Amino acid sequence: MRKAAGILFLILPGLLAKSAFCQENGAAGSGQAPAVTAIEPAAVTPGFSGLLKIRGFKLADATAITFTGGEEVKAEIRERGVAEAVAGFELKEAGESRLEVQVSVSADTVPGRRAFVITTPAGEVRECHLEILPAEAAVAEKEPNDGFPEAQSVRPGQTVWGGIGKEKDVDVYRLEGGGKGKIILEILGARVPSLLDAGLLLSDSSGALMAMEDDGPDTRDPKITIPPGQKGPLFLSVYDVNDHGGPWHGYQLIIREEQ
Ligand SMILES: [Ca+2]
Ligand SMILES: [Ca+2]
Repeated sequence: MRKAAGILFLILPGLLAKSAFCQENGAAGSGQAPAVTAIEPAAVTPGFSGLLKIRGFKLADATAITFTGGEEVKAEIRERGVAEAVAGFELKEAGESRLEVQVSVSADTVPGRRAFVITTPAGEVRECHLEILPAEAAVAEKEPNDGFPEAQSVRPGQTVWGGIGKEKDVDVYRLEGGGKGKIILEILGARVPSLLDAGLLLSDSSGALMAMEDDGPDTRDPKITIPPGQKGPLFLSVYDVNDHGGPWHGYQLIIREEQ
């Protein structure tokens, strides 16, 4: 949702119970209970070993992060503390604290969503997920991709994971048209969660606008459907509707064809 200048999210103190859920940021943002507002990267693949950065409320004293479902994902807190300011956000929206977690995903794990729980002295954060994408379908966003000439080619069946890395950044993707089925382009950003409030623009090869979406019915993540047989190439632009960007603005772009 595009914000009117100076108008912040409606915040209702005391609305959240002591145990908060991991959810779209803004909904989590009372600061009364521990909560997660952003996870970076927005997805990983089997065999991933590296840092998962988590931002939110009351995470600076977290004592543990535990993935459910056995030994396939190992996680250990490496750093915790105060989170840096984010341009365009107040800390009561973006979260004042952060965690850095060393995560190792076994190479033979079955892709899918893995739930994790963060334990803090102020309560638990539940229902957070790390998305493990199948390696053959996962595509990392590649900069520069800010215009049609540099657009990154993608196709149905793929999921791109990337981020709006700076203010006014735009990520442009190129699709060949002509599918037998409709092609659905869906952002998973705010729902990762991430600070991104994504917008999508779909243009034809002449640059003419075909579709524009900001939010879904109950999410800030947009979705566009391309009718069957649409002539290509088509260009999809992903951006933040408030022109924000930075290291906490990750997303997945899911591209699928349906008959
Ligand atoms: Ca870009
Ligand atoms: Ca949006």
